Amino acid sequence: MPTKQDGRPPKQRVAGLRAAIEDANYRYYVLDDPDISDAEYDSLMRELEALEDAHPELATPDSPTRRVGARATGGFAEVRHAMAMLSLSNAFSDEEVAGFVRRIEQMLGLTDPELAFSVEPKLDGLAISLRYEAGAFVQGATRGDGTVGEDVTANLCTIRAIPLKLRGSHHPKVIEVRGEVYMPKAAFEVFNERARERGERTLANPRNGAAGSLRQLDPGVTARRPLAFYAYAVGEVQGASLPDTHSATLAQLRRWGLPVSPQVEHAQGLQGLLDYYRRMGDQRDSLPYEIDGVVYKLDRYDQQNEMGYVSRAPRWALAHKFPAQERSTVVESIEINIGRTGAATPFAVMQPVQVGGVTVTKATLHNIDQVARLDVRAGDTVIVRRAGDVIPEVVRVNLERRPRGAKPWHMPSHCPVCGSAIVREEGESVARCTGGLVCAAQRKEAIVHFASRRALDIDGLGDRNIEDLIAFDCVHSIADLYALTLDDFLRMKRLADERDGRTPEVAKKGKVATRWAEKLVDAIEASKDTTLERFLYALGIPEVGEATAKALARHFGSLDALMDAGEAELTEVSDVGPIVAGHIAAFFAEHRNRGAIAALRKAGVHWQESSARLAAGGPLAGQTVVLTGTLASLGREEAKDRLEALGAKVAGSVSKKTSFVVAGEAAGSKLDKAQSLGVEIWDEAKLLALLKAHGH
Ligand code: 9MJ
Repeated sequence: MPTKQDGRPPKQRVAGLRAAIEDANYRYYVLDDPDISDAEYDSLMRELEALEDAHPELATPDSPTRRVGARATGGFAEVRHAMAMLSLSNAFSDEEVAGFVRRIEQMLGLTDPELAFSVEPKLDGLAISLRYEAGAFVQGATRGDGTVGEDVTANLCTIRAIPLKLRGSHHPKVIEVRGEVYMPKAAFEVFNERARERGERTLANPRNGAAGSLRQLDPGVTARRPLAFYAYAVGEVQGASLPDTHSATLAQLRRWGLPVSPQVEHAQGLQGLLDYYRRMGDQRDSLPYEIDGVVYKLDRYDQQNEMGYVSRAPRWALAHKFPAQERSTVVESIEINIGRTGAATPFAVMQPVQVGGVTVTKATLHNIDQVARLDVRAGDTVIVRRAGDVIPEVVRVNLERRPRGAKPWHMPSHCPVCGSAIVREEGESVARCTGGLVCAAQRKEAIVHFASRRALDIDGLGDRNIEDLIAFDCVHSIADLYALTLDDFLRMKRLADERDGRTPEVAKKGKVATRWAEKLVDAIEASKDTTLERFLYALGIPEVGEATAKALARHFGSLDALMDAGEAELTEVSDVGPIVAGHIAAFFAEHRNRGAIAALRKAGVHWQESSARLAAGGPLAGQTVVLTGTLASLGREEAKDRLEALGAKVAGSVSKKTSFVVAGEAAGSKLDKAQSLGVEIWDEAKLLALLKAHGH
């Protein structure tokens, strides 16, 4: 692998990086044998991006950097497939499979054990066709109606499993590779977990995840979806002849760098097919991707050609589907679960039912909108689905069996864990418990965040220690941290060692353990001296990151002023929109959070309040200021914040009431108006001098 230090000319370095990145993709997606870490991969990618930025003449359409997503389009163009994309006939029973094999035997005049099949998992994603010309990916399309699909080339380019250039040599002049775009189960779970944390829409299942992602008009969105691809057929081929069996063709595709499912096998005769079906059924839940059955294909192309087609489906292939993993049961109640970040997720508690070999008693209802969409109520008979490892979900309600008097469900107004209010901000799909500082469901995350480096920065108090402090009942709330003594830490350490079967360090090396505990006690003590912006950030109010905490601290100057501000006043702060203002107001409206803050202050956590909330008594109180033109050293919003912190009102237009205008570069009509009205005009230097004089 080339390293950053090599002093080769950029052109060679770019080529080396591209080869290394495509090689990493190949090893990951095709060979399933990665040899570099994600971090190394990212580092190669960043270096390539930087080089292409610095040397635009070296950028090429097939560079791996192009996978991040081109510009959004207004719609998808139509693509006529050179060869129709086929559908498959389905079978649901062994008898139907036997009929399939018998027909082939009769038409070919052969007997069963002689028939060789390629047997494949039936992927549950979205079928697509990839066109390669002279080894380069030129166009990708969805199946559509089989004859005409949609051009989703830009979206497909973002999928790393799809090679932009074929590997090896002797590529056909043209080859269309068919296969399935899918979302691996683990990636689906991670994607949804993140979406839930951020209050964004979750994907209903991996299949919808794949299909919905490919139909995004903005390839940037597709690029953020964790999609993968397996090839399972070819369409048009020009300028080369392929091997004479389907399985040898798949092997060739693999050598060209196209991923093929490792579960593809050979099978002989009916018994071979049914054995494969059973084995895949058993493995289904542990496979990393979703399948809804298996596919049997006659392996020899000459035999396929002899069999031909009925309507759009080949007579030489069959999809043998697994029975649906859906069952009917009755909802006993609808409850909510409070996640680590306070998100309230409704779920149905149901009479136990076997789905896909597992007893299910709970099924997620995702969020309030989903409950409303399904209109699910306690007492309802519902269909539950379990798809692989995915959490069981309620698919639909059988309205005919709804008992009389079943009442629509409403999100509870208070958290079942801590009793704080549950609030849903307008425009968000997630409702949250507002007891961020006091809710046991959120306790660990709240303390980890509070102690983190950019918050109160309690050195050494990491995830593990906090988990143990909670497990051994040493802390119930954040303020409890400040009451911890040396002995508490030593006791916690001893208990944790015992639990984990370690020789207690306290006994073994008493001094080491004591020093560790002393350091922690010192770090906690040192954290008491902080700043308002760090403290605000440390509170973990949803959507309040460092930048917002800083803007709030600057705008309000003191915590009390902020706590008393209404939503309207909050939105005056740059960086704070209605949703964030709603979160802040809800957080401080919860008296338990106020109690936790009071306890922290009582424990000695303090900060310098910026010469107080200056708005009322500040040096610019009562003055109206207008900003115009570009200020060289300050952003417009920042200048506004700082002026407001000194008590000024910052207005958008000049009038007789304007106290003074601050004019930057290229000031226009506002400056002219100020001059004509005789309003005082300041330059940037004067503004900076004033801010400096007041510590802003
Ligand atoms: C899926 N969905 O996994 C085919 N498929 O072949 C496999 N689909 C197919 N093959 C010809 N493995 C048409 C469709």
